[in-house]
Amino acid sequence: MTKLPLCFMLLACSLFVVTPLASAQPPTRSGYDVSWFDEFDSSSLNTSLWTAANTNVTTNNSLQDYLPEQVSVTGGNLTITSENVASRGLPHKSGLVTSTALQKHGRWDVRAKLPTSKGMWPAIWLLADAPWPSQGEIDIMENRGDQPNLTSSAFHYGTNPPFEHNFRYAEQTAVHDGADADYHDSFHTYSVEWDPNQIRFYVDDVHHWSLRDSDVGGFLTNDVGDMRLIINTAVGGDFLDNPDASTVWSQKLEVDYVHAYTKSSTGPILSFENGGFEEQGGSLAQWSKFGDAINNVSSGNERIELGDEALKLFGQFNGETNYSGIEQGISVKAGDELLASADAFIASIDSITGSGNQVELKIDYYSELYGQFGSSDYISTDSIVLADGGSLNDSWLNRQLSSFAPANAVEARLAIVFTQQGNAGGAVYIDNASFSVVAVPEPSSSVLFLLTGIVVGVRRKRKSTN
Ligand SMILES: [Ca+2]
Ligand SMILES: [Ca+2]
Repeated sequence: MTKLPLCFMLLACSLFVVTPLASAQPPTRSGYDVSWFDEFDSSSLNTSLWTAANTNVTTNNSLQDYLPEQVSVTGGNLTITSENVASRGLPHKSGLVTSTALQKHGRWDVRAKLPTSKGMWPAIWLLADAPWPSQGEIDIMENRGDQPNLTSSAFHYGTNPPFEHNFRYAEQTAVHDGADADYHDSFHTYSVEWDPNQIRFYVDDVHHWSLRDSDVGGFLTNDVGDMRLIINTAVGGDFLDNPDASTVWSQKLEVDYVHAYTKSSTGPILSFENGGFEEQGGSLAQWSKFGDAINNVSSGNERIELGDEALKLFGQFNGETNYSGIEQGISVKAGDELLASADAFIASIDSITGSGNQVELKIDYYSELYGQFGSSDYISTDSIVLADGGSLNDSWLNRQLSSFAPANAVEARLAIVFTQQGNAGGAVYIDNASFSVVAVPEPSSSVLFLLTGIVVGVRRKRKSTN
């Protein structure tokens, strides 16, 4: 979102009549404790949790006067309304809320439906109480009103004084059943997990980007501050085109809930989920996507082995050898035996036969949870080919990979990787993936008795030979 004069937002807070919150159950998430949450079940903004901005001081050349009257809570949602009505020297009215809670590290989930049409700039972000950008800014989600199918995430950092601004960002799209996800016409969940040394960004529980301390010169460990959550719709400004005659007024940013967590003392234990790609109505939830440059990593119903959904992979068509796919980690310890399995299907009408393209099933081991491939956290890889140019077409093919976790391993990450050679064509569908530590059966009492008997027998034998 970039900078905003927080002093104005805090000093100019509105006084709403607070009605008691409905007794919503706190959310739960494995490995995390709830720090605060708002289901927006009341009839007004809970001012113990939120401050509504009241300022016509703009940043980024945006065109809105932020007014508390543009923020409402009704029907289970927080609603920020943007209008084509001049106010205090600016052409539009809109709204912005800031959490009263300051927090460093944890997880935030925000389920929201974004405003549409040219000039709308909805944002869900975290900002430190410090001269911008000296303690950082985490943009969980930003969108442009004329781009319904694309959201972005960013990290802003630098010094002040002297003023220096740097940033990193990533864009994401998603395809399901051949159609682009539309972030304007339905609710989607935007999340961030902020650890001391990295920040992970999610849309609908699909991990699409990690920012690491090494990407920002150690800023995450050395400079970043406690942050407040901000939700707003800016109108126009440097990030996008200003509204014009095509813009439809008024517009609403609706937020169903905000869930904020701190990491529990034990932290998360990673477990494998959504191997059939059915979760969350058929998304890649729980998986990390990589190399999805042209929506070449998607879920859908074209070819299915089980359930309603499968994964579809093809290349990025950038003329070079490129890698695309998904990955998901589980917690392990050294010596664990792991078994990975997945089924692949190549349709003869869009085959990779003879092309040099292939899909591999890999297990990458790391000495740190969420470690980086190729860094000192990365230990080793085991892999098999799931499908290649010599594979049978028009049949589901099962492949299994057995592996043992090496010394120092804490995470084993299953990766399904499509390698495209040049612009070679063809797609591969994947379904029914599984990944787990093979259970070592506890010896039953009869087995124990038998073992004891053998040992005793061996000892007796030895004695008898003396
Ligand atoms: Ca709600
Ligand atoms: Ca399936």
